[in-house]
Amino acid sequence: MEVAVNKGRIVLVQGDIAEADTEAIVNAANSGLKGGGGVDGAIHRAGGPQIMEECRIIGYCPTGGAVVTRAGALKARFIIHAVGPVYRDGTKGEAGLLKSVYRESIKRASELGVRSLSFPAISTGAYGYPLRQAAQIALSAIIEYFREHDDIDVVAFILFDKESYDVFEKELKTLV
Ligand code: AR6
Repeated sequence: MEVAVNKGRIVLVQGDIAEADTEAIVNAANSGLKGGGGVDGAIHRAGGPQIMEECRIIGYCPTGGAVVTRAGALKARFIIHAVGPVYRDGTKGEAGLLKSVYRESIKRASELGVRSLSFPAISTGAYGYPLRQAAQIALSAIIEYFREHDDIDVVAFILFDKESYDVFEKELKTLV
């Protein structure tokens, strides 16, 4: 599915974000930038050890923030390592932190001068964020950005499984 918002496009795709051909891809990282499973594991495996070397030098990223490395062997030029919140019960500031992670990531992309980037469904795997709420926050953050800026052309959401794709599609239809 694809929709236009002002001068930008939001594209939903089911697939593996390590294979995305946007200029930047976003990793669902942890604060220590230490690698892990899920998206993080897939990106480091496919991109090679250079990414972890750069992560070690940076060392830390707060929850709700995003830092940049190059992308090793991947098609993308940059990886934006974004740290989503661990979902506890919804009263610990999770929604604000998840929104912040999308805003900070797109800000990094804008600073890098890239015009296309791909996101996974941050926090919805190991970090346990309820999928529908996470999709609503993610899509609203990007729609808001496109309404206020025109320096990014395409934001793709690369959803790994059909359930995530379907939930994002349903939410996007209600928002635009
Ligand atoms: N491409 C796109 N999406 C994927 C891929 C992939 N290759 N692999 C999994 N997903 P998660 P989180 C989906 O757990 O919840 C890591 O260990 C997955 O199905 O990757 O933010 C980090 O090091 C789910 O829908 O990220 C952190 O410690 C979504 O991506 C922690 O997990 C996010 O799942 C971060 O947890």
